[in-house]
Amino acid sequence: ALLGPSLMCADMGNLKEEVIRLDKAGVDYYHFDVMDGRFVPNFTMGPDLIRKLREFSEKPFDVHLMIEKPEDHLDLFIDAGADMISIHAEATQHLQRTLQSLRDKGIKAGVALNPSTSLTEIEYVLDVIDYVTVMTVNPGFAGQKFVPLMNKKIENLKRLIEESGYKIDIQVDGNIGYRTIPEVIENGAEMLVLGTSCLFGQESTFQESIANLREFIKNQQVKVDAK
Ligand code: S6P
Ligand code: MG
Repeated sequence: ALLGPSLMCADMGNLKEEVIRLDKAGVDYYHFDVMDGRFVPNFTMGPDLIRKLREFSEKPFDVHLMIEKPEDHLDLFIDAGADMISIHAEATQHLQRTLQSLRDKGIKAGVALNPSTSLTEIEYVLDVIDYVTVMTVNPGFAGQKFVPLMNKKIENLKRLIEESGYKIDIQVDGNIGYRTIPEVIENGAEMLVLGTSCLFGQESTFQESIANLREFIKNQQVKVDAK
């Protein structure tokens, strides 16, 4: 599994140092939450911040756009240094076109789905996506509770992807930690967004937290493979 810290959960006053520390701790990618106060009732990071942090890491930048009409703003984030961008199916009337345009620009294209959004939304765009972000909480805030039926959704999504034959990763976002990781891994999640549930605001250093998580996930994977 790939580990991607959600930087909205980092110490905002020391973001540069946080990124440098996380890089040393060996995270796999960075998850940037972008909110517009309309699609979700909150505001977070923007393109200038992403561009600035780009100077301190070579790892992939995954931008999660929780904004209305993402198609109008893609270039801002691409120019800022995004490697992969996920847009919400609920936020655009033109999902296929927007995903295709990300692909055309050499960006990995992702679809994010709110907890209540059905998998049928992505049935006819499977050929233009690289990953699906399953929101395991309602987007807008860190520190929320995992929505229980999302395990079923991840399982069904995995099946849908396998049947389609396309290579698509499943990212899970929201309350990912020791209590929720076993089941999401078993159901087929490959990219884990790490927030306050297991990485930020903990007693241990990033180095220790990431090492412990990797060990835990490895053991989990062994159990899944043995099944
Ligand atoms: C939520 C956002 C997420 C959170 C992350 C927080 O709207 O998309 O990326 O930042 O899920 O993690 P946690 O462990 O605090 O729920
Ligand atoms: Mg997110």
